[in-house]
Amino acid sequence: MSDEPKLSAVEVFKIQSDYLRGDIGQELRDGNDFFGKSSIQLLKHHGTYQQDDRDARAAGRTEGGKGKSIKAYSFMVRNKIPGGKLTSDQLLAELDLCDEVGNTTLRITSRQGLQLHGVLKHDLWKTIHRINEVQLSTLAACGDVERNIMCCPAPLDDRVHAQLQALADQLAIHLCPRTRAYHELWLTDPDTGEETLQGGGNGQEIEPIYGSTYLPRKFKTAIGLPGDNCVDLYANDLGLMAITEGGSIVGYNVLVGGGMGVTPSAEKTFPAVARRMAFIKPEQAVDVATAIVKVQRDFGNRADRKVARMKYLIANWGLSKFKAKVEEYYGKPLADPHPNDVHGFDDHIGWFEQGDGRWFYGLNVENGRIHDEADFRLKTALRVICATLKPSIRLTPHQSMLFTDINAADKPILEKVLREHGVKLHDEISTVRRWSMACVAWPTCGLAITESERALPGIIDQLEIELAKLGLSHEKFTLRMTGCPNGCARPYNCDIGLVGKAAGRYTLLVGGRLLGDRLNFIYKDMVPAAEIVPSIVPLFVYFKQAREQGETLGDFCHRKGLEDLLAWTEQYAAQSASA
Ligand code: SRM
Ligand code: SF4
Repeated sequence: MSDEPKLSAVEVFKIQSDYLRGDIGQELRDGNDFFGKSSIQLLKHHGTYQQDDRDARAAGRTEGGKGKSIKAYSFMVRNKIPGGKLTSDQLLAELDLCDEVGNTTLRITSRQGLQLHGVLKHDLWKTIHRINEVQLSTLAACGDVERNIMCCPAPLDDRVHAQLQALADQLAIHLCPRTRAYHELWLTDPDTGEETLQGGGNGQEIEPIYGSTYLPRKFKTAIGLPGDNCVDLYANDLGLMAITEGGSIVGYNVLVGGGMGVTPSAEKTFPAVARRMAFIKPEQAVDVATAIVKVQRDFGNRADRKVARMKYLIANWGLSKFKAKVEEYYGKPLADPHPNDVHGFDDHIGWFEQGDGRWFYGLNVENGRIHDEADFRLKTALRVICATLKPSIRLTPHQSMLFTDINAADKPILEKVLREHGVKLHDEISTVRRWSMACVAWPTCGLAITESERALPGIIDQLEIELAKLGLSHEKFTLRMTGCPNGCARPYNCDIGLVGKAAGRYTLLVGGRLLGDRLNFIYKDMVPAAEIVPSIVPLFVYFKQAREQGETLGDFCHRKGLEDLLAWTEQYAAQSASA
């Protein structure tokens, strides 16, 4: 008997899939409204997830009496958009799709992507095909591969930003799967077999970087700047932090092993911020990134998906052994990191000159959800803006969007369209709302334990009142909420994290910060939803009373530490009770 640990089920599906084909083609036409187990896993690499309506499931359970539930299947379809860069026409096409085949909403993700929800199986081919018709792609938006590469979206007319985006585009192409499966399944007419679109892999059958089993787990890369870490470099498997001199990039600090996901019941799992591994010249970036991906490919855990991300490999080996292995794969030693580190973060919201005589406008989209509801008609406003002003679009890592290349004369027109459709401008939303993010969670996410996107706006309504009472309305801190511990809104490195732990209960974390280079810590666990705001308010009071000059909320909580914060909140509760 072999001593090799047993491969996880997903590994077996990949091996047997003939480069991500499996039975997807047959099952697409089998008349069912769902796919089988293997196809569900393989489809992720094609950018789509089988889901079911959790609201309908819950309602069915109650009505059925005996726990019987009939699932209402649909699909989430995710676009991979390097640096979140797309055109007005592409956004219009996505808006059309969300109305025609989706649930009438479009979602900007926390990695500068776009998601459709609620697509039925019989519309899946048409949806992915149409996305490719407008030169967008879903290939490798999910799955055990390099995911969407994040990059600072500010469209500034300087060499640095152009170089960042160029590297994101180059890496995205280089690390994209090269199987023709995507092309065969989604770009070929299923009835005639005629190839209707080019693209979807470069036609090579063998995957020179991934091999037939791809990576042990998802892999995420971000490219950013020390003075503007809007991409949250430290939360990625691979962070490339540009070091600049005299207005151009002289190299990158290579950060490795960041990742948020954790399973509280499995002690072996943990969130991690990336570690500073090396400094490389710009011309080394693609080859070093490839070497890192290959080390994870060959040594990442393929038996237990809970500990298969690269952060666990680095934790097991230590950073120096990991670096030595990367050097071996790259073929040369790598220099130590440059001393520069993250020291700024910009969400790019509001008006800014681009440097070429034109302007860009950053619009905060609450939790990234583009929709029309009563007087709030963001979706319609976007249609008007894209059809008339035709700006270029950039999606931000904070689930928001930038309209770029706007002429000065068009600035009031853009603002007017937004106002007429009930969309608040940058100076009309509170600081706490602007710096918040929530993951999708219910009703589409199959892993959600609690509400998130649907709950955070109400929590912020309450917080706005409390912060105003304390005179802290303009205090800048990141508030991030997720419906389970997987951490899709990056709640473990922000100032205040709210993480769904059990039905209606959350873990409250504090002490991270905007820069994202430090993990926060658990302040209270299993807090009922209704107690979230009352649990946080004492921290604001303490912060107001005892902060040092210019200290941020996250830095304050970090300096005080858990014991001190708990002692204060106990004393505060006793005082409030006796008052
Ligand atoms: Fe995520 C799984 C949504 C960014 C960590 N994530 C999921 C799934 C696909 C649920 C599932 O596996 O069935 C969610 C689909 C929900 C839905 O209905 O749309 C989902 N993740 C999202 C998005 C849409 C959240 C959002 O509100 O914006 C983000 C899509 C980004 C994109 O365009 O590619 C999203 N997910 C993240 C991030 C943030 C990031 O990458 O910067 C993280 C934390 C960073 C990390 O990867 O460590 C993240 N998602 C996870 C994990 C935990 C991974 C782990 O290592 O343990 C899972 C679960 C898993 O992979 O098993 C997960
Ligand atoms: Fe779903 Fe959990 Fe990710 Fe939220 S954090 S989208 S609940 S997997």
